[in-house]
Amino acid sequence: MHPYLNIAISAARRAGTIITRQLEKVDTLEIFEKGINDLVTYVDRSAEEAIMEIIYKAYPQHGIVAEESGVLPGNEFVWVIDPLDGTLNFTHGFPQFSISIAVLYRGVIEHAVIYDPISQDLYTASKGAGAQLNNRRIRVSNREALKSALIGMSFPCRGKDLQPGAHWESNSKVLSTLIFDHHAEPRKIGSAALNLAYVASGKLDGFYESGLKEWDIAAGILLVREAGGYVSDYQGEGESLDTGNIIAGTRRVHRELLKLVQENGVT
Ligand code: 2AM
Ligand code: CA
Repeated sequence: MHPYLNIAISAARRAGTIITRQLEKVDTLEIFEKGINDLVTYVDRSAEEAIMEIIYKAYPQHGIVAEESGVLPGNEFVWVIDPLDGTLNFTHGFPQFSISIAVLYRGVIEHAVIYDPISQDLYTASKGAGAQLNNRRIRVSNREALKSALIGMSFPCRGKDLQPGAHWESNSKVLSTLIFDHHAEPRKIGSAALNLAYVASGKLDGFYESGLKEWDIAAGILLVREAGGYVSDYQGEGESLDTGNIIAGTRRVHRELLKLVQENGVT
């Protein structure tokens, strides 16, 4: 195993311990609202500090981009960190959240870890070396079409997206087509990283969401690709890391989801 992946795993597990220890006390947690439905607690912050401490100890020259700390410049290696993806779920004690850590070299995602501290499921991938769940090789599902597929998704529900309008209408059309035409089952789980880990391990057949940040999706993109899946933005060729819009799935499911999103003008 690559030493960077080992460090990422130690950091994710350490953050997981910090997060689960606080889980029974969520009722008393002080919650700060960064925006509507965009929360942060001291748990996010202390998990992120613990992750950064482990990385800096091993690789003080590397750069870091982290949800709560922002950009900390370094050399050509950059660690992209979400210490708690699914903070809203966490504050409700709803057990769907994760820690996401990716290592990029010159902008290319080389290593990925997504850790679910509740199930203690550890998803890992290194570029060209496949994806694993708890050290066992994983692959995307063999779903050949949207028909009866299980699709992770989210509505636009932050900032300007809350105003009724085209954004909402195009998203609703995609959703109703999925349900009524394809008899697919949508799932809104609330952690983009976990959605991608679920696609990589075949629990979901596909996933789409817009307006995400690089720490939500960097690790998940590599996981899905190394598990034999497809990932793109809403143009079909661009890199989701840059646009924050993502479609992931098996080859066929990705293709059909992309068509659906484009036909309905989702941006
Ligand atoms: P978070 O829990 O780390 O904030 C839910 O649809 C997904 O969107 C989660 O992965 C959540 O990550 C993310 N999210 C929440 N607020 C966001 C924001 N303001 N910008 C981008 N992503 C956000
Ligand atoms: Ca996040």
